[in-house]
Amino acid sequence: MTISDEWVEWTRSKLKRGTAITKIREGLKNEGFVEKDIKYALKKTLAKSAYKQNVQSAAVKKKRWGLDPSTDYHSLAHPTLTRNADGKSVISLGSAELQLFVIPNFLDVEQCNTLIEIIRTNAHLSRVDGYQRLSDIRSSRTCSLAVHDHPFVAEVNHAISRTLGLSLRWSEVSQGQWYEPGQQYKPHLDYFPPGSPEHAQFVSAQGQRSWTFMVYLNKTEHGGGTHFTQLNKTLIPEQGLAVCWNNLRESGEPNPFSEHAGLPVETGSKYIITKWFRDRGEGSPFTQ
Ligand SMILES: O=C(O)CCC(=O)C(=O)O
Repeated sequence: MTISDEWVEWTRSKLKRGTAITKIREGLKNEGFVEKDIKYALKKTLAKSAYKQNVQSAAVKKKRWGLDPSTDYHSLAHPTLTRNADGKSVISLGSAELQLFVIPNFLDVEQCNTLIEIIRTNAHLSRVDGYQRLSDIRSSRTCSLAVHDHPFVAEVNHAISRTLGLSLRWSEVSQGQWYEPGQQYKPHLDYFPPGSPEHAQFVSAQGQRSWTFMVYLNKTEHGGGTHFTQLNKTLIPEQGLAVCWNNLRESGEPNPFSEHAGLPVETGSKYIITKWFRDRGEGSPFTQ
């Protein structure tokens, strides 16, 4: 597809009215234009220096936030799941601050019970920061759900990947968590804060964390909700309910509104699985 003068004019009029460049890009993309056409229209309409400044400032920001220069963060913020939020199977609870979705009955009772068994058999005390150190931030038991140990987990991983629309090759090994009364995961961010030792250690290997996909495997008797501290929103565990949020903004900037906590379990047990996606991986990040 080659962009016509009419669409170049459309771009010019949007710019004149002060529409953000990301919005203009989105509009053109929705019309079916590819990156080459979009760049052409922007180059034609932005004054040369402004175009350069725009491109440069995006690159400078990516560097400051420790982002991958080749990743398209805008597309990464809009995988299949975000486009399928129909209010029934996928429900958006998000706002301008955070992309947040829930999917009731994402896993059935049998799948949840099988995963609980796997977690109970394999769990050990939780560590944070890539399992390097024990921490009082997280007092649950953890288990890594490596697929070669549990072929059933491969099915679940594929269901997560298909539903979210992001490739497993852009994700970490899934983890299971088991909380007993009094155990919790205190407020934290899933992304590696730019400038932190974790950022230096993990981002160079597999990139920054983007989406978190978590599933409650049981209905906790009392306590154990997931609390989004900056939104003052608490989700209550329901068996099979999936919760999914983007830890990055559309620009790729780590989003502090994603801070959350696993509240202390009061009675009963709580089991969850979590898969974290990254901003770098092999092949295309998208499944479709
Ligand atoms: O247990 C929860 O509800 C939250 C778990 C969590 O914060 C995490 O795995 O990053």
